[in-house]
Amino acid sequence: MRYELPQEEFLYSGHIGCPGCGASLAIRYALQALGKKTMVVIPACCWATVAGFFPSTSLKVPILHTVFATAAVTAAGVKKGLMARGIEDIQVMAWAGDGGTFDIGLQSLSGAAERNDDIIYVCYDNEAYMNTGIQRSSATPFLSWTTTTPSPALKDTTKKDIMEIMAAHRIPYAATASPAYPEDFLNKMRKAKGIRGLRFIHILSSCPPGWKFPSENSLKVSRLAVETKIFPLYEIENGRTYTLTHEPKGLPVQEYLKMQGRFGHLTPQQVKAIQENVDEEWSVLKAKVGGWRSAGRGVKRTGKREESRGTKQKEGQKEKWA
Ligand SMILES: Cc1ncc(C[n+]2csc(CCOP(=O)(O)OP(=O)(O)O)c2C)c(N)n1
Ligand code: SF4
Ligand SMILES: [Mg+2]
Repeated sequence: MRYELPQEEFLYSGHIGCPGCGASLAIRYALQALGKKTMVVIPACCWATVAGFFPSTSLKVPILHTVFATAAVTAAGVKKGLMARGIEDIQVMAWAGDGGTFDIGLQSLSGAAERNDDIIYVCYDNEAYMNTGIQRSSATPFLSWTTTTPSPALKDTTKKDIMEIMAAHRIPYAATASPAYPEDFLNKMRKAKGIRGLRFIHILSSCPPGWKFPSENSLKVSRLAVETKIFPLYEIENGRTYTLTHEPKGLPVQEYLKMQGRFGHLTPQQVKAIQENVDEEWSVLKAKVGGWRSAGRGVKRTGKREESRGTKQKEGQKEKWA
């Protein structure tokens, strides 16, 4: 079945993102799902430049630029300010890279998550500090090349599991998404829009110059990340209920790795080690999905801890700001 994208666009053509930039396609979809009543908060990252410098802009919604470490708290402050003025129907979306999320902005994000601030936080993860020249971040994958992990001194630790960190905060909604699966992507953004509290979306954003592949392969690379189980598509509600939203084909990781120059140095033994890591992470995730479903707790849950923080927040806010 053919999937029809919404007609309304909030991203102007002619922006300065590289051809094939996964993050630029992702923000296009995100804003199509959220609509015009959205404000975007952007810390230092590639997209701070792609969004444009005042008075130029590439987005048709308001943008607030903020410093590298503070995307979440700035967005939360904007939302509180709107609420204080009685404006309740505007979504505030933080749009940050992996460096600004997994690393330097993590304390700000953790604080906002613990307070269950009413924002949508999107991390477009291109797996390195791209805007400043492809430096390693804690989102960079195991054995990847970057300019600060040159061969043979490759990244020797695995990628930080940001989804589990967010789940541990018991936020109402966290999801992974890919621009190669637009229907799944838009569904998740729309679902996030309907929830109150902190909603976290983790997008794997293909980056042709940083990952070293031709720009026309961007969606193919993104798709292979999902189909090799390197980047599964799933959601976590209230930090407890795991749902897979796409059953991956389980292709060998080599299919994904061989398309990218950042993995061009890998030996067969290193590819095997990556495959083993991916298989292990997949079985851990599958156990969580199966565990919560088979226990029947994904649908109806009781007890203070297991109440939806999203609903609680909505009621609390109404009382507080009415
Ligand atoms: C406190 C601080 N340190 C360093 C920088 C320089 N800087 C600007 S963007 C950037 C990289 C951002 O990486 P990431 O968040 O992954 O976004 P990407 O560039 O990959 O889109 C850095 C290091 C800065 N602006 N502020
Ligand atoms: S460097 Fe990568 S993330 Fe940055 S604009 Fe280019 S493709 Fe997009
Ligand atoms: Mg990055």
